[in-house]
Amino acid sequence: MAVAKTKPAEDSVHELPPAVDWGMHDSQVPEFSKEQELQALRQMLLIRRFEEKAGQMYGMGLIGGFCHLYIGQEAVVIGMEMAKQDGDQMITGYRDHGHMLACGMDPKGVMAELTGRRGGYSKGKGGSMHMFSLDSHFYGGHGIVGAQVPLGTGLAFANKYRGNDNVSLTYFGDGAANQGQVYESFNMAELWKLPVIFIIENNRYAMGTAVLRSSAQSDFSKRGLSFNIPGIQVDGMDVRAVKAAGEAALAWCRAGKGPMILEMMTYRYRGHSMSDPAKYRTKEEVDKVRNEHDPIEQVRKRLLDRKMASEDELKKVDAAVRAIINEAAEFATQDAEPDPSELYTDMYR
Ligand SMILES: Cc1ncc(C[n+]2csc(CCOP(=O)(O)OP(=O)(O)O)c2C)c(N)n1
Ligand SMILES: [Mg+2]
Repeated sequence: MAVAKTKPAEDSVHELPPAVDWGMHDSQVPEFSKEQELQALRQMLLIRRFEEKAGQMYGMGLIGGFCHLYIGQEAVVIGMEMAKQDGDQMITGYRDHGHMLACGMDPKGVMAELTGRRGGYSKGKGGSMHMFSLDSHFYGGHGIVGAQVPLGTGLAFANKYRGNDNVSLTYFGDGAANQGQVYESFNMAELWKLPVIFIIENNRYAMGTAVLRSSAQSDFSKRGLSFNIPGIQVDGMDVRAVKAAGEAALAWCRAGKGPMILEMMTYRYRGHSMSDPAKYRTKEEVDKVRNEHDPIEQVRKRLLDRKMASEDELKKVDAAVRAIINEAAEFATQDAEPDPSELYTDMYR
């Protein structure tokens, strides 16, 4: 009897999954007003310029340890931010700077944490993967792949227990989606109808492993089917589509119907972390997504094509964002390092 081939052909691994179109068709995506387009542009640019600066500072030796950049994925977190209401919590993995900036954390405090300075969110002792802000309802920053999923489900449990109206936005990657603890969380979330949105950021790779090489079911929106959790596949490069899907999922959760899965089809332009030989994909693949789907360029083009803004106005937005980032970098370079006497304070031992 012939044995079926289960491994994808070597060369197909480098291609984007053929079944994926980029979500909704253009005619179904709700339009943004000029104000919404500009807000999305400003916030996505803030993340991109922050990450570019962090990359430079890492190269200069000002940032040490692990550092995972979010460049390319900005529309996911900003679309969700535009949909959510104050009080909704956010939790994610280690690719977390964008999430922090999106929920209003101070770029100075985030950058200073990266450089290990006193003014950082964890007083310079946590670094890239360990920052939290109760004021902004941000619960980290988790280096253990998938660990944030039960924690995010716990946040939703707390919301239900306290009888408030908040929803937990629990972000994780396509790689994390293969973790066992994710499915234990799905079961409890649906059983107890917890207000949690499982946002799977499918950026096509887990470190150097393509989705098709590691996932038996690569349509992650269907991963909740056996628990009766509905899922939607979303064009995660179009901030308008993300906001619309986010609003639908938030309404579902707030109505007491339990969890929902949003699979965001997205892409990371940079390596997994700062030391990534990138041998697992071609430059052409990266360039194609960047040229045809870039989340920031899409907004910029719409604003110009529809004459909602001039080149000059857009340059001013960029300059204002750069000024904020330069100020954050300056602070993170000048601020003092923690005093050695601080070595054991705020630490679990
Ligand atoms: C439990 C655990 N296993 C393995 C690792 C090593 N590791 C770090 S990131 C990563 C890939 C995760 O990829 P994905 O969930 O797709 O997130 P992305 O990096 O693409 O944002 C792995 C295997 C880890 N940190 N924790
Ligand atoms: Mg991934």
